[in-house]
Amino acid sequence: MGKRLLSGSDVTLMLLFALVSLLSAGEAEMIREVNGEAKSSNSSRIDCHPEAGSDQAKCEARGCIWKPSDVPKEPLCYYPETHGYIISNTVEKPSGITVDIVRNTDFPIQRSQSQDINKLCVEITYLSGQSLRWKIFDPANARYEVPVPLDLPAAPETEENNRLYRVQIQHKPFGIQVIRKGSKEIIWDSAMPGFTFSDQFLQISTRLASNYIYGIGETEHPSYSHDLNFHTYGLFAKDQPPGNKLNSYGLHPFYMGLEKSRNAHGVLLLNSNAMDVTFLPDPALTYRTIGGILDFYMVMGPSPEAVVQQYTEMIGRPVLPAYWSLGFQLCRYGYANDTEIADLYKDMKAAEIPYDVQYADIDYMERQKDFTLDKVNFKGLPALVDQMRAEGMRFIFILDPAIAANETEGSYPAFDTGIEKDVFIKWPPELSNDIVWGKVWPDYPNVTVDNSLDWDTQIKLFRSFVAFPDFLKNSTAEWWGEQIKDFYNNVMKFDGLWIDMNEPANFVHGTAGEKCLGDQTLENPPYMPPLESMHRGLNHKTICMNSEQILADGTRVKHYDVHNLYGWSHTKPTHDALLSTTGKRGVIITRSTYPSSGRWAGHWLGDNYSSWDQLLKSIIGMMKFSIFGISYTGADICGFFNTAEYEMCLRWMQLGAFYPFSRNHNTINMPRQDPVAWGAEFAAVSRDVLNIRYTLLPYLYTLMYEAHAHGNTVVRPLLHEFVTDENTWKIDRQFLWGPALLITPALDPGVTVVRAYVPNARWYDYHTGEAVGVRGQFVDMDTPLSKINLHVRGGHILPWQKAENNTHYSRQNPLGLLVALDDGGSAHGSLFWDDGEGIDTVQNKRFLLTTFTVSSGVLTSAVPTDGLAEADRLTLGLVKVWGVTAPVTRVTMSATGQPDTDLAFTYNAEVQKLQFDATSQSHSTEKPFTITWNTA
Ligand code: MIG
Repeated sequence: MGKRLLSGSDVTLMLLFALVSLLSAGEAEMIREVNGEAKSSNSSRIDCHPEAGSDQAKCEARGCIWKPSDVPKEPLCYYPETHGYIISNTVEKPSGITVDIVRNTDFPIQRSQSQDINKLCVEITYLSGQSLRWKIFDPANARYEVPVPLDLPAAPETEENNRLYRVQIQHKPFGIQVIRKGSKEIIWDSAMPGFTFSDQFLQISTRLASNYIYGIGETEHPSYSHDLNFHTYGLFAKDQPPGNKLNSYGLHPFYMGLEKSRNAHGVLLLNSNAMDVTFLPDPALTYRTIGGILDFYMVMGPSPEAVVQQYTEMIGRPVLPAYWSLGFQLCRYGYANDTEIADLYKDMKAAEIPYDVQYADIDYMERQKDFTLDKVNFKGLPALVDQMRAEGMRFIFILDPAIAANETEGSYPAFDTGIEKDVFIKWPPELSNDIVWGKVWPDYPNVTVDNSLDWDTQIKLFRSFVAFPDFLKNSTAEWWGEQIKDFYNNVMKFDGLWIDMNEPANFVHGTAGEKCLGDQTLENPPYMPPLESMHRGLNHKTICMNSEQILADGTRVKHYDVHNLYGWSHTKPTHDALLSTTGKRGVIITRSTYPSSGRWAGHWLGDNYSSWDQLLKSIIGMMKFSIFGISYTGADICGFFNTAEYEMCLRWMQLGAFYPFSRNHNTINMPRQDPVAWGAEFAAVSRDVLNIRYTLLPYLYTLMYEAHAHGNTVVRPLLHEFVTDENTWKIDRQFLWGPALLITPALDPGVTVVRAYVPNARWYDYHTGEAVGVRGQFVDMDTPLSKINLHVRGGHILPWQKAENNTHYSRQNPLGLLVALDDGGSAHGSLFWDDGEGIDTVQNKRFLLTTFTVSSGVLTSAVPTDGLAEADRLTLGLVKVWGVTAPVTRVTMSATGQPDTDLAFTYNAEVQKLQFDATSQSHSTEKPFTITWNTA
């Protein structure tokens, strides 16, 4: 039918199209029945009065229906079936469909302060065979659109047969349906009442293809798979520690949905305003946003991994961090002086606990001012940094965006040059030429803070003013880069940067002046999403929404629209400055993120509590950031706030050893919680588990490369590997590293056994090399205090190296291989290796990619990319083969230009383990080799 449509005139097209639309309503019903969920399309109630204080009169004034319900939590006030917009014109082209729609004026305007726009344009574009976009906007007046660039295909996919989907338009109410051709499932269906498009309230709902939805952030919830029983999440970047259903540091309006056919798709709403998302049991979801336009992007997978690959192809692939950043890291807020850090380093070395990175938090600064050094307490820090770096360690410093403004003694170059270059956020010029002053750190110079006063009074009396750089401006990025470079050259060396408080956080609400200037509907919009402290306005703990920011092209925008991009805009300039200053790629971690932040930085999950429930929450958080395209993530190990407890911290060290970003960090005035703070037993457990991490770093690094090059996930939910097994759809107490390492931490106090899932494959116990007897089942795994359960999947080869105190040394060890055979005696794997910190090594092919294959007792390697400098080469070392069923009689190795040689080996018949060491051959891994084992 699509083919015929394309050749007709526009008029014929429209007639045919109307027919298609009529037919498709019936087809939609049929599909739902086929899938065993007969449902009339109006059974689900969309809340017509999400604001508090709904009653019958208010409801009916909106033209909505007020009716009690037997269903708990179902809204009492809901939209009638035909509420919304109606099609006035449709034009179908090979590249997509354009639809003009008009508001159904049978229904009154919903919010008098935000008048509905009567005529809208809908542009549907077939971006590629696997992706499409639908953009709904006001054709008469340009509105704010998100300035984050996406990488979209150069030309749309105009050949219908090449598309995995087709699109149907519903007339009344207007709605878009996206159908996966292969399974005939409707995976997006916005033909639901309640569609609204006004200046400060935009709402759209869709039915979902199944009850399994993942993503939408940054917000905390109890399980990775969303509970669809009427839960609403307010989303707005805020200096708000993770708490159940609270909006937190970043914004990610992206979800991945599973379909009954076990396919997966992903949907991004490219909108950066404050918003909320409600999940409904239909299953359905409603988006409400308070500005911008509705600009949706869908990727069709069909596998969960393909969804993330396609999504990151659009928003940008995750950064490849320096190798050393995969090492263990220590930090705390409140180190008293450099001696405390030096002692910690000494104790860690003495305890032989692997560790690569030491941090200094805002304590190192003079009165918490960026780019300064406290010359009293941290006088010795630059020398300590040099000494530690000489021993292969690395240093990361924190930077906050806000710049202190009231320095009386001498100049403060960061502020002075910022003023010269006009980098700070100001009011719109119609209202004032002044900077929008806030307060964060520091205190005024030469004051004594009266700590008996409450926090807000202390801030008012003792804190100096700060200005917030507008990182959307090009000149700001330049200025920021210069500050970073000067700090490196004149104060201290560093290897990475940690950017905090970039929501942006402010300790006064809106402004240090009396109140926010200008339009108050920006501070307290007609519809307020359910946000933390929503009654105190959007500027609570941040700057005024009416502050003005300037895009790179000079366009003036309101902070109201770009608030959620503040951290995003802070990230690339910091990344670029790090690279140009150090000449290495290092690593950046940032607190506030938006889609595409992963191109430049990783993310820690923020100020968590030292409590048991945070262990599970950290797994959920990491899995979410995995699908948001940010692979370098982890939570503060042992928790940030309050006092950690021994057993919890120990279990957290075991779990945290498998965070891609593995850092123990806590807040000021807390007891120490680092691995050498708890005695010998704790240190030993930490050493053991970090030794495992370090042993597997070549595998982890290869996964980071796969993420960077192809968009695969590193921390991988089980459902990404075993999507045909519905048992995996809800699992969040276990996770994978890539396809092959299953991590099953203990997450509860006092346990010695964990109930865990063994997905349907052959698995080996990492600690013993023994094959697991069951598959596709829940089992009890022993987990004494000293042990975290780890399993290696048959069919995979993991590259490894012997652990050392830090990666500078471990990187020099020979390359080991862990071969875990599948049921048929086969396995495959790969190694990505570069110098560990060069800029653009992937782009410039300055790396080694080796693939390994085992089949019928023969291990062969191949080298698709051989671009490694000689100094970075690795020799082949110890090879462990698990699952060798018959006794081995001989092992021989051959490589081009070398005579075949016998390798000494051991074979353990009981556990079916074969082991041989190629170290004596001095075989460099960029040259292919073959190793054969003969069995009796
Ligand atoms: O409100 O720099 O999330 O990791 O230690 C405190 C001090 C500001 C918040 C960060 C935290 C960091 C702390 N910062």
